[in-house]
Parts: sequence; structure tokens; C-alpha cells
Amino acid sequence: MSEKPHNADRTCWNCPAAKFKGNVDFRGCGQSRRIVPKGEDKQLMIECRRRPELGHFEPSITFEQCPEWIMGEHGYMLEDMRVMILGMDGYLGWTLALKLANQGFQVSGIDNYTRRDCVMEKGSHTLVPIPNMTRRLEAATEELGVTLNFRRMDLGNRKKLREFIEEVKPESIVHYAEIPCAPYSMVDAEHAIEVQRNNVLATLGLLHIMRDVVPMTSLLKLGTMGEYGSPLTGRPLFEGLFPNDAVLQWDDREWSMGGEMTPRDPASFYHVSKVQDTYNIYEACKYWWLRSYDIMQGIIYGVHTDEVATHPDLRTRLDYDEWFGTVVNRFVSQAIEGIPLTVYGEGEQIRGMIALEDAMECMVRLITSPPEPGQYDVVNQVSGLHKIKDVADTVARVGNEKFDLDVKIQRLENPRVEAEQHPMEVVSRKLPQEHGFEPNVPMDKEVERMFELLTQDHIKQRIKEKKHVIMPKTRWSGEKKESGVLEVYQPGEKEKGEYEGKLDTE
Ligand code: USQ
Repeated sequence: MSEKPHNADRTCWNCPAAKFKGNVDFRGCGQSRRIVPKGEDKQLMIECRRRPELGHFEPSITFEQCPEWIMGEHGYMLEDMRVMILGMDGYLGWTLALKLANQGFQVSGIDNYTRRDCVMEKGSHTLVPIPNMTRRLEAATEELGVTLNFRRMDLGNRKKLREFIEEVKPESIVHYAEIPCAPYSMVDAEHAIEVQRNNVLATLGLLHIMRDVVPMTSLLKLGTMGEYGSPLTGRPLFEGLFPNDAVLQWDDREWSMGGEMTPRDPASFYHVSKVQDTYNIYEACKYWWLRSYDIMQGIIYGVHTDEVATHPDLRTRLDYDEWFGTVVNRFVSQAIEGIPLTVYGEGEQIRGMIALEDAMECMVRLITSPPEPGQYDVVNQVSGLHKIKDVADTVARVGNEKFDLDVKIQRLENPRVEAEQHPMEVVSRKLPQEHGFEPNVPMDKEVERMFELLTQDHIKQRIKEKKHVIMPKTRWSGEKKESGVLEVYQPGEKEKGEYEGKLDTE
């Protein structure tokens, strides 16, 4: 490696061990470093929770200089850093827990098994079998030699959550404990309300607990690229806030838009819940000097990280039903079952996507490079932009060439209300430029790994068992009706289409 690790020059300002409280009057300003130090000489001094012997000092020690920050796989890491994962039993939560623990982080977590319950309620199951949490924890110890501090708990139970946070004093909190799916939120009033209640209110409660108990801890909150929608004008999807040189022109006048939130145009009641979280977190950072990365994540796909692949009992879940399955994961399952891949509408929808393994690496990098006090920052976490019909082609090609399948593609009436043809430019500069992230896993590689796992006999059998949950019946209009087939075609038959996605990383 030629360059310095991505977080080498971060300082005590970013470190959760730094005690600013009491030495600094944060009320002196808004969201900037222009703070008012207390005391006679107006010199800003802090203390370190991990190195009390230093007494009071200026917060200028870099991670590279500090002995508490040691070299890890993805840059410096705070030795034995305590990370709490909310939603540890889920697709991402479990995968991240193993990855972090394997790298020496002290991992704790909670889950109330909502995901298992919701999927069961819809009559589906995870395609990759997963054991219960007791067995998962045992297997993590047996296979990886790690101990995860898990509590069964609802995020909305503020009393219990507060007690656990007081006990663990996490230095970073990763919030994956939300109901994740657009179609599930569109089933009916009960589902829409439950998704928003669960997601928005529990997060609001969490912010209050963080204010009171761990204000120095960074919150890594899972948002979604779907907060932005897909503007038909082609306006770039900036990273949450407008850049400094963005300008609004109107009526022969102009204003800088720098630092203002970009417009949101969510595409389901689930996506709306993420937008509401965004505002709540933004405000909490402003009022209470909390610090957060709001992660606008594209569609995650895949089954592989080194840790989950260690043993069948360490695998993470994979959903393929119409409510919880996301597009790539659904297409691979359909290909294996011999169902033509279900492209909704024109299939010209362009979406940001990222493989599971790459997404987990981004998370480690963000955890080890915390924001400063009061900083609300947004990253767009995608590794590529893909058209849905191109995704179908990729899955079909890998299935046909490497697994001897005969995969076809079908266009269905779109059950959703969404633009089916639109430009798409996504700005994703922070992860590569500030956090040193380079995508490692191209889509066809991960799709191949998925086929390898999912074509095992006992897993193939599971697709058959729940074949009826694949075709979409939940429409955004509220009707419950299977989508009609518009066309069945062979992979590679379609023209390119009018728009190409543009991913702006530089
Ligand atoms: N789609 C199909 N066929 C299918 C399933 C989906 O054509 O069988 C299309 C949809 O119409 C949509 C696109 O694929 O245009 C993506 O749908 P999806 O179900 O894979 O993903 P989405 O509903 O957008 O939501 C998912 C996750 C959510 C995450 C989001 C990231 O469920 O948690 O926030 O991806 S993003 O899409 O960038 O908003």
C-alpha cells in the first residue's frame, strides 16, 4: 500500500474516547467547529476516556499517532472498539457482526426477530437456512472464536435499550433494526403504519437515549438511495446535502444551496420512513451535537463474506419472496426454479447496487472514521448503477453459461408506481475519496457465488416449497392481483435503451 490509511489523519475530534463535554460550550454556534471553549485562557482542552494519564490536552492527536488506534485490515481501528449492532439477526446485521468480531471489535447487539416474524407472516422463509440465535452465537464461538454479546430486545423498548447501552457504552452504534421493504409497506394500512411506527418512532427514541447516555458515540444509520427517487430532470443525486458550489437560480437572482438538504422523493411508505429518520437524525445532531453517518445504501445483493461462508450455521438469511426479496436475490432464485426473471414494466429503471461483501467493507471503514461532534454526514453507498433489465441479462447469462440452465426473462405489468425510464446520475465520492473504499466484487462474480450456494439440493428444494411467494400480487394501487405477463424474451435480446446510469466517484 503506497498511501496512508484513509483515517490516519483523523484526530481526537473524531474519536469517541475524547471527552469534550464540560470543557466546551457547544451552544456557541451551529454545525461548525466554531465552538466556545470554557475557561480562563479560552484554549480548547479535552480529556481522553482511554488515556486519563494525559490530563487535559488539545484535541489534535491523530489516529496515526495515538497508541489506542492500531492498524487493522481497513485502516486504523480503535483497539477493542465497542460496536453495538441494532438488528443483529438480519441479513446485514449478522454479516457485519461476524466481520467486526473477526477483526477484533467488541460486538454487542439486539434484535426482536421482527424480520423472521414478518417473513413468516407472509408465508415465506429465508432461502438460505439459518439457525436460531442461540445456535448462531455458539457457531460464531466454535468456528471463529468470537463472542457476541446479544440481547433479545425491541428497539422501541426504551427502558431496556437504555440499560443495555449504559452497560455496554458502545463507541459506535450501527442501526439496522428497521423493517426494510417497500412492497411489505404497501400491503395495506396496517403494514404501512407498522413499518412507519417501527422505523421512525424507535429511531427517535434511540436518539434521545444516545443524547443522554452516549453522546460521543457515532450513529451509523441505514438509509436508502430510494430516499432521493429518480428525478426525471437528471439532476445528480448528491450525498444528502447540496455541495458548496450548487446554485439555485430563480427570477434573475441566485442563491448558494451549499449545505442544504437535497429534495427527497421516496417511492413507497417504507422509503418515506427513511426520509423521516433522516430529518430526525439531522435535527438530533443539530440540537445535541450527536454525530451520524446516514448511509444511503443501494440495493444489496449476494450471499458471501469470508465469515458467513465459514460454516453453514454462520450463513446469513436470503429472501426471495415478493415482499422481502430484492431484485438480484429474487432473479437468481427464479433462475434456479425455472421461472422467467420478473422484470417489472419496461425494466429501464436504473438503481444503485452493491454486493454484500463490499457493503460490509464500507461499514468497517465508516465505523473506524467517525464524524466529529455535531456532524451529520451522508454517504451514498453504491458500487455500480444497473438497469433492471441488464441485471436480468447478467443473472441469465451466468446461469446459462456456468450452471447449464435455460433462463428466460419476462416483463410483467409493474405493480409499483415508479418511473420506468429515467436518467440517473449518482454522486458517490465520499466512500472512495475520504474513506478509501474500492469496490471489489463485480455483479457477475457475486451472482456466480449465489448460484453456487443456492443450487445445492437442500436449498433448491426450499425455493420449490415456497414457489407461490415469488410472483408479485401487492400493487401500489392497493389492488391484490397478480401482474399480467407483457412479454417473455431471451437474455441479450433487448436494445440498450435511452439512458445510461452515471456513477460519479471523482
Ligand atoms: N424489480 C423488478 N422485479 C422484481 C423486483 C424488483 O423489476 O422482481 C424492480 C422494482 O420495480 C424496482 C427495482 O427492481 O424498480 C428495485 O426493487 P427492489 O425490490 O430490489 O428494491 P427496493 O424496493 O428499491 O428496495 C430495496 C430494499 C430497501 C433498500 C433499497 C435501496 O428493500 O431496503 O432501501 O432497495 S434503493 O432501491 O436504492 O432504494
